[in-house]
Amino acid sequence: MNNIPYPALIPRPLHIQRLPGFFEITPETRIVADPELWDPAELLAERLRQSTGWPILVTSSADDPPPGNTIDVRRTPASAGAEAYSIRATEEKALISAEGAAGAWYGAQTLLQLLPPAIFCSSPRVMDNWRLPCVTIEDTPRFRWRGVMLDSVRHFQPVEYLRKFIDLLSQHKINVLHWHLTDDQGWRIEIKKYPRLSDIGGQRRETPLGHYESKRGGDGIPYGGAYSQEDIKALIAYAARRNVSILPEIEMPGHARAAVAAYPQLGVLPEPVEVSCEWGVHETLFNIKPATLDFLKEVLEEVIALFPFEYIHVGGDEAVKTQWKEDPDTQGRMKQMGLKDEHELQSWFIRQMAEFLKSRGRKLVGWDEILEGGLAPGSTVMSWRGTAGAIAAANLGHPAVMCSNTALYFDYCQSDSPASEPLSIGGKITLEMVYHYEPVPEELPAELRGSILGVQGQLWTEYMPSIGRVEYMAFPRVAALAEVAWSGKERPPFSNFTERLKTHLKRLDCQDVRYRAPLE
Ligand code: TNX
Repeated sequence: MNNIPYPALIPRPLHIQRLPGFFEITPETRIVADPELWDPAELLAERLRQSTGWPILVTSSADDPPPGNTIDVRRTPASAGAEAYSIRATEEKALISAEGAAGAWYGAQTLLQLLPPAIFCSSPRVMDNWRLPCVTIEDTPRFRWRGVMLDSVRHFQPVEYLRKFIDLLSQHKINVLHWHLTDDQGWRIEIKKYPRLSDIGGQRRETPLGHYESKRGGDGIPYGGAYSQEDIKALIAYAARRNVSILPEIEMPGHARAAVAAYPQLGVLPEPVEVSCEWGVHETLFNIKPATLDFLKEVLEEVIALFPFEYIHVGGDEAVKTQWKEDPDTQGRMKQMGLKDEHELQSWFIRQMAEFLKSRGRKLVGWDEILEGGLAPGSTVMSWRGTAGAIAAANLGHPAVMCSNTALYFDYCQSDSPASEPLSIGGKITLEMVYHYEPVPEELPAELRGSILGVQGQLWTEYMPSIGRVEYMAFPRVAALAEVAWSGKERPPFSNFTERLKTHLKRLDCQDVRYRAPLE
């Protein structure tokens, strides 16, 4: 009965039991779906059609049962949560049940992983059989926030690629794509009211060569790009069908150089600046004039109209305060408002945005610097500098997402020998370190643990000029992240994961993912 290897599922499900026999997909196999689950059923059928070359029709559960074997996609109203699902596969029938589309989508993803890896190929393969082991699976995620951040500023990925990236994330049961859209080196989202943001702010004169510490200058090649609102709308819809929410990030008050280059009146200093052609932390800040805050709210208004996710990210990180400190106008207004220092001023700034977002029914997310000078009501903290930010947020009754730069920065080098790796920012975060990461800080008292919404991996792209490089840095670390984010706290030894990973990498091969092959 166990003559096939233990199903190589990533992330591992909560409960799985192997039953005797196999369920075989044939040219006659039908998918029978409840009307509410039509979308995930149809997406499952599309994937099966591509690799098997068979018609795989989807029919409604209201119709007469079709002849032959079926994959049923059924609603079970009282399930363990919106993302939970169960699978029961016998020799006659495979049944995916879930409360709604999200759970059914994940059930379909697991079902695909029970099949041979070639099921992920985009053109028909000839196989002796397309069969999956009979099993029962009960599954539900550990965390509700399972994110990956992609920086589309330092380097820009075409929107067609983002669809593939979303496919890959959703196969790993990742449900948030945090999209870093503005920074010193570019503004990548079309804002209708302020077209210069992407027209001027979306272009830079050149891109740095080599590591930023090497100070080798630039490549002399103009670089740019921005996503149109039409592209963004289509991408959001594409992601939503795959249970991925897109979190847009509009940086403020720092990382503002591209915006200030486009509209100099937003800056603190009178001298014009250009879109930055260097990596690293910059000093350009937005000024605190009412007109600038209004400008940013108008930008957010368009962002809100585009993105349906309940959260909006306003950055808040690495805002060096020198310009505010040295500017008499800023200092005058700060005193007038009774603010003690520039940290309180940043906190005031972010609070204006939090109130605005709240008035539009949205929640603010910021990097952990938004704690400095007082946290805005209703905000969520992304804890990137270790766990301190998350603990402080939780103690103040705020939610946090763990983004730690000791385990979840996928721009860091993946081995001990940077010389044998492509150029990266440095540091070291191996696959094993990601796998062993525990998101809930030990110091957190039991009653505050619920504040940890989940985890997120970061892909800052200074050193990822191509999508091949993005994939090399992302995979297979995203597979380990998926296991941390979705599967239970008690995890099997790393060797169990790497064993499953061997099969999983074949799935990625079928999709031409240029991952970093783990060394034996
Ligand atoms: C810090 S982490 C940044 C980014 C850089 C990254 C490089 C954070 C909130 N800001 O601007 O790209 O380091 O690792």
